[in-house]
Amino acid sequence: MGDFDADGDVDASDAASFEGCYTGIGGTAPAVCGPGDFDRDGDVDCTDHDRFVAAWTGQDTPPPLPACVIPALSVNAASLSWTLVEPALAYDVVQGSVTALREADGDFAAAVDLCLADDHPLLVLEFSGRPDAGEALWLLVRAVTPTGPLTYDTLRASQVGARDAEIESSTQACP
Ligand SMILES: [Ca+2]
Ligand SMILES: [Ca+2]
Ligand SMILES: [Ca+2]
Repeated sequence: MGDFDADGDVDASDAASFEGCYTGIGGTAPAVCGPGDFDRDGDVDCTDHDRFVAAWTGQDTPPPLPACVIPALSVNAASLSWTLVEPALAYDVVQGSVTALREADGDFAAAVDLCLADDHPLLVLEFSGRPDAGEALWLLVRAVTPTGPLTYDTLRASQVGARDAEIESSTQACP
């Protein structure tokens, strides 16, 4: 898998083909894109791209696929930080309650507590929030590009359901 040009490797020329075949979740890739549909569910999406990267045999590192790059959030004692997404100008960070999310059967609309940062221009944010005893909080970050905000989703098949519309429907969410 991943060897689009059937020359025995998975390298930069294959990466170009992969990018041309990218359909996103639930898309329908043409037969010629079969080498990119690692999980054989008909689309060529970010889950497939993770597997493509794992199959890489080229000498250079595999180029990122822009459609699959999401900010990876880290939580430290006094701050939050996340990884760069290009061409993001800024980031929105939302906080919510895991308890509320659980009670709402995973509906984020009922579980957003506040917008921690709206259109924040940096990759780090002061954060001292602590959940109450017996509670847990969730934090999500999305990139904001010149054409608008991207997604709170992971874009990977391991995620159940979609978050963006639910989060945006909350009056507490980031504008
Ligand atoms: Ca190849
Ligand atoms: Ca697939
Ligand atoms: Ca915003």
